[in-house]
Amino acid sequence: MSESSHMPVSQQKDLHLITQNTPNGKKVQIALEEMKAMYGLDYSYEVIDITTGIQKEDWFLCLNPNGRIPTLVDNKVDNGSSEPFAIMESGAQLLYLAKKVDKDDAFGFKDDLERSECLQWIFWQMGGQGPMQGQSNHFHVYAPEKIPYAIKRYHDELFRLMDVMEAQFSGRFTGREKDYLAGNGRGKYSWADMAAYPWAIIAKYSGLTQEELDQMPHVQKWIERIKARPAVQSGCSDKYGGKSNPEKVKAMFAAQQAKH
Ligand SMILES: N[C@@H](CCC(=O)N[C@@H](CS)C(=O)NCC(=O)O)C(=O)O
Repeated sequence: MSESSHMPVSQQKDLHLITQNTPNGKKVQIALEEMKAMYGLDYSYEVIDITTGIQKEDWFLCLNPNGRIPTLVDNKVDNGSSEPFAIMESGAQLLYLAKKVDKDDAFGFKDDLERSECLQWIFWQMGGQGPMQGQSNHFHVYAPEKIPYAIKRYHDELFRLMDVMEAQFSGRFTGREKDYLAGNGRGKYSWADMAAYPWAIIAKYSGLTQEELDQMPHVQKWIERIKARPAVQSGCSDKYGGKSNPEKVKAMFAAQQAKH
């Protein structure tokens, strides 16, 4: 297989991110920007174009066996080894940054129960919101044939998952309104919000109607609250690449389909 040129990871900053400006990429872009704003973290990044299939090349698979962005590389591991350490899966990357950089738990929790709540929402995001909304996106926007059963199934699941957040923020079942997903009282902006936000902002693109979104006023307010953060704006900005071209994404899925 021919290999595209890419930045040699071991020659980059201590923390190096390989990414593209997609919802999963944005989670870690936001996290690194927050770490920079809070702790002065210096990191490097490379934007790749997944529509070219570069994420299935050997050099990338060596870092991330799952062949998907984002990939985080730590060139200065805490045990003193000179080997770069690569981390796949955006949720694991957030938790790695939490341990390595956020020593004061500015975005995490010292209390075990609050910490558990934060982890619950990260797992919910990684196992539910991300994959299910990804499928809704796929069948709503990218699939070459419109399959009503698949479109409805994933649309309904996306609506349900967004409504899970609406219930959490509105206190529908607990009687306690919250500003953020995890934490006592009204909650605290945390790793869980960084994980869920980049997907929540594209719910309309993924298939929800404006009428459906209007039924979730607390989610909308939470989105506005997070969008106001400078680190979130930088983490979602064009410095991590512009919007992907839907036609090229469709072609990528078609090529992946043809291989199997
Ligand atoms: N669970 C993974 C999902 C990563 C993922 O699906 N990344 C997409 C972009 S958002 C990707 O790289 N797609 C390219 C491909 O499917 O080959 C994570 O959270 O890191």
